[in-house]
Amino acid sequence: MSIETIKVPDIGGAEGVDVIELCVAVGDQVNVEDSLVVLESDKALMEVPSPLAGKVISVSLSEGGTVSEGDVILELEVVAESADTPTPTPVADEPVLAASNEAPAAAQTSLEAPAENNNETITVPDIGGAEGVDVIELCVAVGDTVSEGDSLIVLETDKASMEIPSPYSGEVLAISLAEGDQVAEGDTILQLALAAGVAVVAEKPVASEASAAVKKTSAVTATAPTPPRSTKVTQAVVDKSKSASFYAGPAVRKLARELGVDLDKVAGSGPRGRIIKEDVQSFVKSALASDEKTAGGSGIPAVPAIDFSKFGEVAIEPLSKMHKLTIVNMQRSWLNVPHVTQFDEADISDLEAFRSELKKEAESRGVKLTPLPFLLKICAMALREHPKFNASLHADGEHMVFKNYIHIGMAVDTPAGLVVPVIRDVDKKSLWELGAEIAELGNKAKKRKLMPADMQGACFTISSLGNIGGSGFTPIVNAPEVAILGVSKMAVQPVWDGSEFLPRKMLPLSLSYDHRAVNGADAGRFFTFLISLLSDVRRLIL
Ligand code: CAO
Repeated sequence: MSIETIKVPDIGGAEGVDVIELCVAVGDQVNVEDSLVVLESDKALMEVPSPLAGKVISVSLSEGGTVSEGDVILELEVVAESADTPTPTPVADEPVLAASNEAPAAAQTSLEAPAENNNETITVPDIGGAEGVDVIELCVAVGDTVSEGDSLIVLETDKASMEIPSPYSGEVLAISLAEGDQVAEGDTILQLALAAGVAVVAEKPVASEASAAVKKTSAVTATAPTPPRSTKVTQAVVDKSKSASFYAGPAVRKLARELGVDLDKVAGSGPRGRIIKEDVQSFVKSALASDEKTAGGSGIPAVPAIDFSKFGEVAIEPLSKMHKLTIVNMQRSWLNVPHVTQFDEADISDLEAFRSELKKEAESRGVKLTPLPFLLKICAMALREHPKFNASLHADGEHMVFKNYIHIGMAVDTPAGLVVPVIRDVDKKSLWELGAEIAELGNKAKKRKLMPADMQGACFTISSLGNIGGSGFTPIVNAPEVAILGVSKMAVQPVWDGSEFLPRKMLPLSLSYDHRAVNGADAGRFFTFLISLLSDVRRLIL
Protein backbone atom coordinates (compact mmCIF):
# COMPACT_ATOMS: atom_id res chain seq x y z
CA MET A 1 0.00 0.00 0.00
CA SER A 2 1.32 3.44 -0.82
CA ILE A 3 0.15 7.01 -0.73
CA GLU A 4 0.18 8.75 -4.06
CA THR A 5 -0.17 12.47 -4.49
CA ILE A 6 -2.16 13.36 -7.56
CA LYS A 7 -1.41 16.73 -9.08
CA VAL A 8 -2.87 18.94 -11.75
CA PRO A 9 -1.40 17.74 -15.06
CA ASP A 10 -0.22 19.83 -17.96
CA ILE A 11 -3.16 22.08 -18.78
CA GLY A 12 -1.55 23.94 -21.61
CA GLY A 13 0.30 26.36 -19.43
CA ALA A 14 -2.91 27.92 -18.13
CA GLU A 15 -2.64 29.45 -14.67
CA GLY A 16 -5.30 30.32 -12.13
CA VAL A 17 -7.77 27.88 -13.69
CA ASP A 18 -11.09 27.62 -11.87
CA VAL A 19 -12.02 24.46 -10.02
CA ILE A 20 -15.68 24.20 -10.88
CA GLU A 21 -16.40 20.72 -9.61
CA LEU A 22 -14.85 18.25 -7.24
CA CYS A 23 -15.94 14.82 -8.40
CA VAL A 24 -14.67 12.87 -5.40
CA ALA A 25 -14.59 13.18 -1.62
CA VAL A 26 -12.41 11.75 1.09
CA GLY A 27 -13.17 8.09 1.45
CA ASP A 28 -14.26 7.58 -2.16
CA GLN A 29 -12.82 4.66 -4.08
CA VAL A 30 -11.74 5.75 -7.55
CA ASN A 31 -10.72 3.78 -10.59
CA VAL A 32 -8.22 4.71 -13.25
CA GLU A 33 -9.70 7.37 -15.53
CA ASP A 34 -12.43 8.33 -13.07
CA SER A 35 -12.84 12.09 -13.08
CA LEU A 36 -11.32 13.72 -10.04
CA VAL A 37 -11.96 17.36 -10.70
CA VAL A 38 -13.40 19.57 -13.43
CA LEU A 39 -11.43 22.69 -14.32
CA GLU A 40 -12.54 25.58 -16.43
CA SER A 41 -10.24 28.04 -18.14
CA ASP A 42 -11.23 30.87 -20.47
CA LYS A 43 -11.12 28.45 -23.33
CA ALA A 44 -12.00 25.01 -22.13
CA LEU A 45 -13.68 22.76 -19.64
CA MET A 46 -11.36 19.95 -18.54
CA GLU A 47 -11.99 16.84 -16.54
CA VAL A 48 -8.89 15.59 -14.80
CA PRO A 49 -8.93 11.78 -14.70
CA SER A 50 -7.34 9.69 -12.02
CA PRO A 51 -4.15 8.02 -13.19
CA LEU A 52 -4.47 5.39 -10.46
CA ALA A 53 -7.06 3.36 -8.66
CA GLY A 54 -7.31 3.82 -4.94
CA LYS A 55 -9.05 5.41 -2.00
CA VAL A 56 -9.10 9.16 -1.62
CA ILE A 57 -7.58 10.01 1.74
CA SER A 58 -7.35 13.77 1.46
CA VAL A 59 -8.47 16.43 -0.97
CA SER A 60 -6.44 19.60 -1.34
CA LEU A 61 -8.74 21.60 -3.62
CA SER A 62 -12.11 23.09 -3.14
CA GLU A 63 -14.75 24.19 -5.60
CA GLY A 64 -14.35 27.83 -6.41
CA GLY A 65 -10.59 27.77 -5.95
CA THR A 66 -8.04 28.19 -8.72
CA VAL A 67 -5.16 25.93 -9.71
CA SER A 68 -2.19 25.64 -12.01
CA GLU A 69 -0.18 22.72 -13.29
CA GLY A 70 1.52 20.85 -10.47
CA ASP A 71 -0.90 21.85 -7.71
CA VAL A 72 -1.92 18.95 -5.50
CA ILE A 73 -5.42 17.65 -6.15
CA LEU A 74 -5.59 14.84 -3.65
CA GLU A 75 -3.89 11.90 -2.06
CA LEU A 76 -4.76 8.34 -2.96
CA GLU A 77 -4.18 5.27 -0.89
CA VAL A 78 -3.16 2.79 -3.53
CA VAL A 79 -2.98 -0.93 -3.00
CA ALA A 80 0.33 -2.48 -3.99
CA GLU A 81 -0.87 -4.17 -7.18
CA SER A 82 -2.44 -0.99 -8.31
CA ALA A 83 0.64 1.03 -7.55
CA ASP A 84 2.71 -1.39 -9.52
CA THR A 85 0.40 -1.23 -12.45
CA PRO A 86 1.89 0.94 -15.13
CA THR A 87 -0.43 3.84 -15.62
CA PRO A 88 -0.53 6.69 -18.00
CA THR A 89 0.76 9.58 -15.99
CA PRO A 90 -0.46 12.73 -17.59
CA VAL A 91 -0.97 14.10 -14.13
CA ALA A 92 2.45 15.12 -13.16
CA ASP A 93 5.63 16.04 -14.85
CA GLU A 94 7.53 15.46 -11.69
CA PRO A 95 7.49 12.11 -9.91
CA VAL A 96 4.44 11.56 -7.78
CA LEU A 97 5.34 11.87 -4.14
CA ALA A 98 5.18 8.35 -2.83
CA ALA A 99 5.18 7.66 0.82
CA SER A 100 4.21 4.86 3.09
CA ASN A 101 4.76 3.64 6.58
CA GLU A 102 7.36 1.29 5.33
CA ALA A 103 9.27 4.02 3.60
CA PRO A 104 8.58 7.28 5.34
CA ALA A 105 11.98 8.75 4.70
CA ALA A 106 11.07 10.64 1.58
CA ALA A 107 8.07 12.13 3.20
CA GLN A 108 10.01 13.00 6.26
CA THR A 109 12.36 14.95 4.15
CA SER A 110 9.62 17.30 3.13
CA LEU A 111 7.81 17.46 6.42
CA GLU A 112 10.46 17.18 9.00
CA ALA A 113 10.86 20.90 9.42
CA PRO A 114 7.42 22.06 10.39
CA ALA A 115 8.80 25.11 12.09
CA GLU A 116 9.80 26.44 8.69
CA ASN A 117 6.63 25.80 6.75
CA ASN A 118 4.64 26.23 9.97
CA ASN A 119 2.07 23.56 9.11
CA GLU A 120 0.17 21.68 11.77
CA THR A 121 -1.81 18.49 11.70
CA ILE A 122 -4.99 18.93 13.68
CA THR A 123 -6.34 15.79 15.24
CA VAL A 124 -9.48 14.81 17.10
CA PRO A 125 -9.05 15.86 20.74
CA ASP A 126 -10.15 13.98 23.82
CA ILE A 127 -13.81 13.17 23.23
CA GLY A 128 -14.35 11.27 26.41
CA GLY A 129 -12.93 8.03 25.13
CA ALA A 130 -15.68 7.61 22.53
CA GLU A 131 -14.71 5.59 19.48
CA GLY A 132 -16.28 5.25 16.07
CA VAL A 133 -17.85 8.68 16.44
CA ASP A 134 -19.72 9.95 13.39
CA VAL A 135 -18.42 12.97 11.53
CA ILE A 136 -21.72 14.65 10.77
CA GLU A 137 -20.42 17.87 9.35
CA LEU A 138 -17.28 19.36 7.89
CA CYS A 139 -17.36 23.04 8.74
CA VAL A 140 -14.39 24.07 6.63
CA ALA A 141 -13.03 23.47 3.15
CA VAL A 142 -9.55 23.46 1.72
CA GLY A 143 -8.41 27.05 1.33
CA ASP A 144 -10.58 28.34 4.18
CA THR A 145 -8.99 30.61 6.71
CA VAL A 146 -9.94 29.67 10.24
CA SER A 147 -9.44 31.47 13.50
CA GLU A 148 -8.59 29.81 16.75
CA GLY A 149 -11.84 28.49 18.18
CA ASP A 150 -13.66 28.21 14.83
CA SER A 151 -15.46 24.93 14.41
CA LEU A 152 -13.70 22.47 12.15
CA ILE A 153 -16.00 19.48 12.29
CA VAL A 154 -19.11 18.35 14.12
CA LEU A 155 -19.09 14.92 15.68
CA GLU A 156 -22.08 13.05 16.91
CA THR A 157 -22.34 10.25 19.38
CA ASP A 158 -25.49 8.65 20.68
CA LYS A 159 -25.53 11.22 23.41
CA ALA A 160 -24.16 14.44 22.07
CA SER A 161 -23.32 16.52 19.09
CA MET A 162 -19.90 18.13 19.45
CA GLU A 163 -18.17 20.86 17.55
CA ILE A 164 -14.42 20.49 17.40
CA PRO A 165 -12.79 23.90 17.40
CA SER A 166 -9.51 24.80 15.77
CA PRO A 167 -6.69 25.16 18.30
CA TYR A 168 -4.91 27.61 15.99
CA SER A 169 -5.57 30.24 13.38
CA GLY A 170 -4.45 29.43 9.87
CA GLU A 171 -5.36 28.22 6.42
CA VAL A 172 -6.74 24.75 5.72
CA LEU A 173 -4.33 22.93 3.43
CA ALA A 174 -5.90 19.49 3.25
CA ILE A 175 -8.77 17.69 4.90
CA SER A 176 -8.46 14.07 5.93
CA LEU A 177 -12.06 13.35 6.88
CA ALA A 178 -15.32 13.20 5.05
CA GLU A 179 -18.85 13.52 6.37
CA GLY A 180 -20.01 10.06 7.35
CA ASP A 181 -16.55 8.92 8.51
CA GLN A 182 -16.10 7.58 11.98
CA VAL A 183 -13.29 8.86 14.17
CA ALA A 184 -11.72 8.52 17.57
CA GLU A 185 -9.36 10.68 19.59
CA GLY A 186 -6.11 11.33 17.74
CA ASP A 187 -7.43 10.86 14.21
CA THR A 188 -6.28 13.50 11.79
CA ILE A 189 -8.83 16.12 10.91
CA LEU A 190 -6.84 18.38 8.65
CA GLN A 191 -3.62 20.15 7.86
CA LEU A 192 -3.36 23.78 8.81
CA ALA A 193 -0.84 26.34 7.60
CA LEU A 194 -0.52 28.37 10.75
CA ALA A 195 -1.13 32.07 10.47
CA ALA A 196 1.88 34.33 10.83
CA GLY A 197 2.90 34.71 14.43
CA VAL A 198 0.92 31.70 15.63
CA ALA A 199 3.08 29.53 17.83
CA VAL A 200 2.39 25.90 18.52
CA VAL A 201 1.96 25.33 22.21
CA ALA A 202 4.53 22.78 23.21
CA GLU A 203 2.40 20.41 25.15
CA LYS A 204 2.40 16.68 25.41
CA PRO A 205 1.67 15.27 21.98
CA VAL A 206 -1.35 13.10 21.52
CA ALA A 207 -0.56 9.72 22.92
CA SER A 208 -2.05 7.88 19.99
CA GLU A 209 0.09 9.65 17.43
CA ALA A 210 1.54 6.45 16.07
CA SER A 211 -1.74 4.59 15.87
CA ALA A 212 -3.46 7.53 14.26
CA ALA A 213 -0.73 7.68 11.71
CA VAL A 214 -0.96 3.99 10.99
CA LYS A 215 -4.71 4.18 10.66
CA LYS A 216 -4.53 6.86 8.04
CA THR A 217 -1.30 5.56 6.49
CA SER A 218 -0.65 9.03 5.35
CA ALA A 219 2.78 10.45 4.67
CA VAL A 220 1.66 13.63 6.25
CA THR A 221 0.17 12.17 9.37
CA ALA A 222 3.01 9.71 9.70
CA THR A 223 5.58 12.38 10.13
CA ALA A 224 4.02 15.71 10.95
CA PRO A 225 3.93 16.68 14.58
CA THR A 226 0.50 16.21 16.12
CA PRO A 227 -1.16 19.24 17.61
CA PRO A 228 -1.10 19.83 21.28
CA ARG A 229 -3.98 18.24 23.05
CA SER A 230 -4.55 21.28 25.11
CA THR A 231 -7.11 21.45 27.86
CA LYS A 232 -8.60 24.36 25.96
CA VAL A 233 -9.42 22.16 23.01
CA THR A 234 -11.04 19.57 25.15
CA GLN A 235 -13.07 22.07 27.08
CA ALA A 236 -14.13 23.92 24.01
CA VAL A 237 -15.96 20.91 22.67
CA VAL A 238 -19.55 22.03 22.65
CA ASP A 239 -22.43 19.74 23.42
CA LYS A 240 -25.01 21.09 21.01
CA SER A 241 -27.64 18.54 21.84
CA LYS A 242 -28.35 20.36 25.06
CA SER A 243 -28.67 23.82 23.58
CA ALA A 244 -31.06 23.27 20.74
CA SER A 245 -34.06 21.17 19.85
CA PHE A 246 -32.52 20.43 16.46
CA TYR A 247 -29.26 19.00 15.20
CA ALA A 248 -27.46 21.36 12.89
CA GLY A 249 -23.85 22.23 12.43
CA PRO A 250 -22.46 25.74 12.57
CA ALA A 251 -22.32 26.18 8.82
CA VAL A 252 -25.99 25.26 8.57
CA ARG A 253 -26.86 27.53 11.48
CA LYS A 254 -24.91 30.34 9.84
CA LEU A 255 -26.79 29.80 6.58
CA ALA A 256 -30.09 29.74 8.46
CA ARG A 257 -29.20 32.96 10.27
CA GLU A 258 -28.34 34.63 6.97
CA LEU A 259 -31.61 33.54 5.40
CA GLY A 260 -33.69 34.27 8.50
CA VAL A 261 -34.76 30.64 8.79
CA ASP A 262 -35.93 29.34 12.16
CA LEU A 263 -34.23 25.95 12.33
CA ASP A 264 -36.85 24.73 14.76
CA LYS A 265 -39.21 24.65 11.79
CA VAL A 266 -36.87 22.76 9.46
CA ALA A 267 -37.07 19.00 9.16
CA GLY A 268 -33.63 17.41 9.04
CA SER A 269 -32.90 14.78 6.44
CA GLY A 270 -29.37 14.00 7.64
CA PRO A 271 -28.34 11.16 9.93
CA ARG A 272 -30.49 11.10 13.07
CA GLY A 273 -32.58 13.96 11.75
CA ARG A 274 -29.66 16.34 11.44
CA ILE A 275 -30.47 19.45 9.44
CA ILE A 276 -28.21 19.82 6.44
CA LYS A 277 -27.76 22.78 4.11
CA GLU A 278 -30.07 21.28 1.53
CA ASP A 279 -32.85 21.13 4.13
CA VAL A 280 -32.51 24.85 4.79
CA GLN A 281 -32.46 25.59 1.07
CA SER A 282 -35.56 23.46 0.47
CA PHE A 283 -37.31 25.16 3.38
CA VAL A 284 -36.65 28.58 1.89
CA LYS A 285 -37.72 27.43 -1.57
CA SER A 286 -40.99 26.02 -0.32
CA ALA A 287 -41.62 29.10 1.82
CA LEU A 288 -41.13 31.30 -1.23
CA ALA A 289 -43.34 29.07 -3.34
CA SER A 290 -46.00 29.15 -0.64
CA ASP A 291 -45.78 32.95 -0.48
CA GLU A 292 -46.32 33.13 -4.20
CA LYS A 293 -49.32 30.90 -4.02
CA THR A 294 -50.98 32.58 -1.06
CA ALA A 295 -51.93 36.14 -0.45
CA GLY A 296 -50.51 36.31 3.06
CA GLY A 297 -47.98 33.54 3.07
CA SER A 298 -49.78 31.80 5.90
CA GLY A 299 -50.42 28.54 4.18
CA ILE A 300 -53.87 29.73 3.09
CA PRO A 301 -54.87 28.57 -0.38
CA ALA A 302 -54.69 31.38 -2.87
CA VAL A 303 -57.76 32.99 -4.35
CA PRO A 304 -57.57 31.84 -7.95
CA ALA A 305 -56.47 34.43 -10.48
CA ILE A 306 -59.34 34.75 -12.93
CA ASP A 307 -59.39 36.48 -16.25
CA PHE A 308 -62.69 38.31 -15.74
CA SER A 309 -62.61 39.71 -19.24
CA LYS A 310 -63.68 36.25 -20.40
CA PHE A 311 -67.10 37.02 -18.96
CA GLY A 312 -67.54 40.62 -20.00
CA GLU A 313 -65.94 44.03 -20.23
CA VAL A 314 -63.65 45.01 -17.34
CA ALA A 315 -61.54 47.99 -16.34
CA ILE A 316 -58.37 47.43 -14.34
CA GLU A 317 -57.27 50.34 -12.17
CA PRO A 318 -54.30 50.63 -9.83
CA LEU A 319 -54.90 50.53 -6.09
CA SER A 320 -54.09 53.68 -4.13
CA LYS A 321 -51.31 53.46 -1.57
CA MET A 322 -53.87 53.88 1.19
CA HIS A 323 -55.94 51.04 -0.17
CA LYS A 324 -52.89 48.81 -0.27
CA LEU A 325 -52.12 49.74 3.31
CA THR A 326 -55.68 48.97 4.31
CA ILE A 327 -55.35 45.56 2.67
CA VAL A 328 -52.26 44.81 4.71
CA ASN A 329 -53.74 46.08 7.98
CA MET A 330 -57.05 44.30 7.53
CA GLN A 331 -55.47 41.03 6.59
CA ARG A 332 -53.00 41.25 9.47
CA SER A 333 -55.76 41.85 11.98
CA TRP A 334 -58.11 39.31 10.47
CA LEU A 335 -55.49 36.58 10.40
CA ASN A 336 -53.96 37.31 13.78
CA VAL A 337 -56.98 38.07 15.90
CA PRO A 338 -59.55 35.46 16.86
CA HIS A 339 -62.62 37.65 16.53
CA VAL A 340 -65.89 37.41 18.39
CA THR A 341 -68.67 39.89 17.64
CA GLN A 342 -71.58 40.61 19.94
CA PHE A 343 -74.68 42.52 18.86
CA ASP A 344 -77.08 44.66 20.83
CA GLU A 345 -79.29 47.71 20.50
CA ALA A 346 -79.28 50.82 22.63
CA ASP A 347 -82.41 52.83 23.17
CA ILE A 348 -81.07 56.31 22.44
CA SER A 349 -84.43 58.06 22.44
CA ASP A 350 -83.46 60.18 25.48
CA LEU A 351 -80.01 60.87 24.06
CA GLU A 352 -81.58 61.98 20.81
CA ALA A 353 -84.03 64.22 22.70
CA PHE A 354 -81.14 65.78 24.63
CA ARG A 355 -79.10 66.16 21.44
CA SER A 356 -82.03 67.87 19.79
CA GLU A 357 -82.27 70.31 22.72
CA LEU A 358 -78.61 71.16 22.25
CA LYS A 359 -78.93 71.76 18.53
CA LYS A 360 -79.23 75.53 18.73
CA GLU A 361 -76.40 75.85 21.19
CA ALA A 362 -74.31 73.61 18.95
CA GLU A 363 -74.98 75.83 15.99
CA SER A 364 -74.01 78.93 17.97
CA ARG A 365 -70.77 77.19 18.92
CA GLY A 366 -70.19 76.18 15.33
CA VAL A 367 -70.20 72.51 16.30
CA LYS A 368 -72.19 69.67 14.75
CA LEU A 369 -73.39 67.50 17.58
CA THR A 370 -74.08 64.09 16.01
CA PRO A 371 -74.44 60.90 18.07
CA LEU A 372 -70.71 60.31 17.63
CA PRO A 373 -69.39 62.65 20.39
CA PHE A 374 -71.77 60.93 22.81
CA LEU A 375 -70.56 57.54 21.68
CA LEU A 376 -66.95 58.61 22.16
CA LYS A 377 -67.62 59.96 25.64
CA ILE A 378 -69.55 56.88 26.66
CA CYS A 379 -66.94 54.50 25.25
CA ALA A 380 -64.28 56.39 27.21
CA MET A 381 -66.24 55.81 30.41
CA ALA A 382 -66.72 52.14 29.57
CA LEU A 383 -63.01 51.75 28.81
CA ARG A 384 -62.09 53.39 32.12
CA GLU A 385 -64.51 51.11 33.92
CA HIS A 386 -63.32 47.97 32.07
CA PRO A 387 -59.54 48.21 31.75
CA LYS A 388 -59.27 44.89 29.87
CA PHE A 389 -60.68 46.74 26.86
CA ASN A 390 -58.20 49.58 27.24
CA ALA A 391 -55.29 47.19 26.83
CA SER A 392 -53.16 45.33 24.32
CA LEU A 393 -51.46 41.97 24.33
CA HIS A 394 -47.75 42.50 24.71
CA ALA A 395 -45.73 41.48 21.67
CA ASP A 396 -43.77 39.03 23.84
CA GLY A 397 -46.93 36.97 24.31
CA GLU A 398 -46.31 36.96 28.05
CA HIS A 399 -47.93 40.17 29.23
CA MET A 400 -50.92 42.50 28.88
CA VAL A 401 -50.32 46.23 28.51
CA PHE A 402 -52.93 48.28 30.36
CA LYS A 403 -53.15 51.88 29.24
CA ASN A 404 -53.80 54.73 31.59
CA TYR A 405 -54.87 57.04 28.79
CA ILE A 406 -57.93 56.86 26.60
CA HIS A 407 -57.36 57.63 22.94
CA ILE A 408 -60.07 56.47 20.55
CA GLY A 409 -59.78 55.98 16.80
CA MET A 410 -62.60 56.92 14.48
CA ALA A 411 -62.89 55.21 11.10
CA VAL A 412 -63.31 57.72 8.30
CA ASP A 413 -64.06 56.75 4.76
CA THR A 414 -62.33 58.97 2.21
CA PRO A 415 -62.13 58.80 -1.58
CA ALA A 416 -58.53 57.63 -1.20
CA GLY A 417 -59.42 54.90 1.28
CA LEU A 418 -60.15 54.20 4.91
CA VAL A 419 -58.23 56.09 7.58
CA VAL A 420 -58.52 56.07 11.35
CA PRO A 421 -57.61 59.39 12.97
CA VAL A 422 -57.28 59.26 16.73
CA ILE A 423 -58.93 61.52 19.28
CA ARG A 424 -56.72 61.82 22.31
CA ASP A 425 -57.77 61.89 25.96
CA VAL A 426 -61.42 61.47 25.08
CA ASP A 427 -62.30 61.07 28.77
CA LYS A 428 -60.98 64.57 29.51
CA LYS A 429 -62.83 66.39 26.73
CA SER A 430 -66.31 67.88 26.66
CA LEU A 431 -68.94 66.88 24.11
CA TRP A 432 -68.38 70.23 22.41
CA GLU A 433 -64.65 69.66 22.17
CA LEU A 434 -65.23 66.16 20.86
CA GLY A 435 -67.74 67.39 18.28
CA ALA A 436 -65.27 70.01 17.06
CA GLU A 437 -62.43 67.53 16.92
CA ILE A 438 -64.48 64.96 15.00
CA ALA A 439 -65.25 67.59 12.37
CA GLU A 440 -61.66 68.78 12.21
CA LEU A 441 -60.15 65.30 11.88
CA GLY A 442 -62.89 64.21 9.47
CA ASN A 443 -62.08 67.16 7.22
CA LYS A 444 -58.37 66.62 7.46
CA ALA A 445 -58.91 62.97 6.52
CA LYS A 446 -61.01 63.80 3.49
CA LYS A 447 -58.47 66.39 2.34
CA ARG A 448 -55.63 63.93 2.94
CA LYS A 449 -54.06 66.27 5.45
CA LEU A 450 -53.71 63.78 8.30
CA MET A 451 -50.21 63.35 9.64
CA PRO A 452 -48.99 59.92 10.79
CA ALA A 453 -49.14 61.14 14.41
CA ASP A 454 -52.86 61.88 13.95
CA MET A 455 -53.45 58.18 13.34
CA GLN A 456 -51.37 56.65 16.11
CA GLY A 457 -51.93 55.64 19.69
CA ALA A 458 -55.56 54.51 19.69
CA CYS A 459 -56.73 52.21 22.47
CA PHE A 460 -60.08 51.40 20.86
CA THR A 461 -61.88 52.26 17.63
CA ILE A 462 -65.38 53.31 16.66
CA SER A 463 -66.53 52.54 13.15
CA SER A 464 -69.78 54.31 12.40
CA LEU A 465 -71.90 53.51 9.39
CA GLY A 466 -74.80 55.28 11.03
CA ASN A 467 -75.15 57.96 8.42
CA ILE A 468 -74.99 55.38 5.65
CA GLY A 469 -77.27 52.56 6.69
CA GLY A 470 -77.42 48.95 7.69
CA SER A 471 -78.70 47.19 10.77
CA GLY A 472 -75.48 45.52 11.83
CA PHE A 473 -72.00 44.48 10.76
CA THR A 474 -68.94 42.77 12.14
CA PRO A 475 -66.10 45.30 12.38
CA ILE A 476 -62.50 44.06 12.30
CA VAL A 477 -60.44 44.78 15.40
CA ASN A 478 -57.69 47.28 14.69
CA ALA A 479 -54.91 45.20 16.27
CA PRO A 480 -53.08 45.58 18.60
CA GLU A 481 -56.20 47.21 20.04
CA VAL A 482 -58.44 44.53 21.49
CA ALA A 483 -61.89 45.77 20.55
CA ILE A 484 -63.88 47.90 18.14
CA LEU A 485 -67.42 49.23 18.26
CA GLY A 486 -69.50 49.13 15.10
CA VAL A 487 -72.34 51.65 14.96
CA SER A 488 -75.18 51.08 12.51
CA LYS A 489 -78.12 53.24 11.54
CA MET A 490 -80.49 54.28 14.27
CA ALA A 491 -84.08 53.31 13.50
CA VAL A 492 -87.38 53.92 15.24
CA GLN A 493 -88.74 50.60 16.45
CA PRO A 494 -91.70 49.47 18.54
CA VAL A 495 -90.45 48.55 21.99
CA TRP A 496 -92.63 46.79 24.56
CA ASP A 497 -92.49 48.65 27.87
CA GLY A 498 -94.48 46.05 29.79
CA SER A 499 -97.87 47.36 28.94
CA GLU A 500 -97.62 48.78 25.46
CA PHE A 501 -95.42 49.16 22.41
CA LEU A 502 -93.68 52.52 22.25
CA PRO A 503 -91.80 54.01 19.32
CA ARG A 504 -88.17 54.17 20.45
CA LYS A 505 -85.00 55.23 18.64
CA MET A 506 -82.88 52.13 18.64
CA LEU A 507 -79.22 52.20 17.75
CA PRO A 508 -77.79 48.87 16.53
CA LEU A 509 -74.31 48.23 17.85
CA SER A 510 -71.78 45.49 17.31
CA LEU A 511 -68.75 44.90 19.47
CA SER A 512 -65.91 42.86 18.00
CA TYR A 513 -63.13 41.82 20.34
CA ASP A 514 -59.94 39.84 20.40
CA HIS A 515 -60.89 36.67 22.20
CA ARG A 516 -57.30 36.13 23.25
CA ALA A 517 -57.42 39.27 25.36
CA VAL A 518 -61.07 39.46 26.32
CA ASN A 519 -63.46 36.69 27.23
CA GLY A 520 -67.17 36.64 26.47
CA ALA A 521 -68.26 37.51 30.00
CA ASP A 522 -65.95 40.56 30.06
CA ALA A 523 -67.36 41.61 26.72
CA GLY A 524 -70.91 41.13 27.91
CA ARG A 525 -70.28 43.35 30.94
CA PHE A 526 -68.52 46.02 28.90
CA PHE A 527 -71.28 46.03 26.29
CA THR A 528 -74.10 46.16 28.84
CA PHE A 529 -72.40 49.05 30.62
CA LEU A 530 -72.03 50.90 27.33
CA ILE A 531 -75.66 50.33 26.35
CA SER A 532 -76.89 51.45 29.77
CA LEU A 533 -74.99 54.75 29.43
CA LEU A 534 -76.30 55.31 25.91
CA SER A 535 -79.82 54.64 27.11
CA ASP A 536 -79.48 57.04 30.04
CA VAL A 537 -76.96 59.80 29.35
CA ARG A 538 -77.59 61.30 32.79
CA ARG A 539 -75.19 58.63 34.00
CA LEU A 540 -72.40 60.45 32.18
CA ILE A 541 -72.26 62.97 34.99
CA LEU A 542 -72.05 60.36 37.75
N1 CAO B 1 -77.82 56.64 12.91
C1 CAO B 1 -78.54 57.54 12.25
N2 CAO B 1 -78.03 58.72 11.89
C2 CAO B 1 -76.77 58.98 12.19
C3 CAO B 1 -75.98 58.08 12.86
C4 CAO B 1 -76.57 56.86 13.25
N3 CAO B 1 -75.90 55.93 13.90
N4 CAO B 1 -74.77 58.60 13.02
C5 CAO B 1 -74.76 59.79 12.44
N5 CAO B 1 -75.96 60.01 11.94
C6 CAO B 1 -76.41 61.18 11.25
C7 CAO B 1 -75.91 62.43 11.88
O1 CAO B 1 -76.67 62.81 12.98
C8 CAO B 1 -75.99 63.39 10.77
O2 CAO B 1 -77.30 63.81 10.59
P1 CAO B 1 -77.69 65.35 10.64
O3 CAO B 1 -76.85 65.98 9.58
O4 CAO B 1 -79.12 65.32 10.34
O5 CAO B 1 -77.37 65.79 11.99
C9 CAO B 1 -75.63 62.52 9.57
O6 CAO B 1 -75.84 61.17 9.97
C10 CAO B 1 -74.21 62.66 9.06
O7 CAO B 1 -73.35 62.56 10.13
P2 CAO B 1 -71.80 62.72 9.84
O8 CAO B 1 -71.34 61.53 9.17
O9 CAO B 1 -71.57 63.99 9.16
O10 CAO B 1 -71.16 62.85 11.25
P3 CAO B 1 -70.69 61.77 12.28
O11 CAO B 1 -70.32 62.51 13.47
O12 CAO B 1 -71.68 60.70 12.45
O13 CAO B 1 -69.42 61.10 11.62
C11 CAO B 1 -67.35 61.10 10.54
C12 CAO B 1 -68.25 61.85 11.43
C13 CAO B 1 -66.11 61.88 10.26
C14 CAO B 1 -67.00 59.75 11.20
C15 CAO B 1 -68.10 60.83 9.27
O14 CAO B 1 -68.19 62.00 8.51
C16 CAO B 1 -67.59 59.75 8.42
O15 CAO B 1 -66.61 59.86 7.71
N6 CAO B 1 -68.31 58.66 8.45
C17 CAO B 1 -67.93 57.55 7.66
C18 CAO B 1 -67.62 56.49 8.59
C19 CAO B 1 -67.11 55.35 7.81
O16 CAO B 1 -66.68 55.41 6.71
N7 CAO B 1 -67.12 54.24 8.38
C20 CAO B 1 -66.67 53.14 7.65
C21 CAO B 1 -66.02 52.31 8.53
S1 CAO B 1 -65.58 50.90 7.68
O17 CAO B 1 -64.94 50.05 8.80
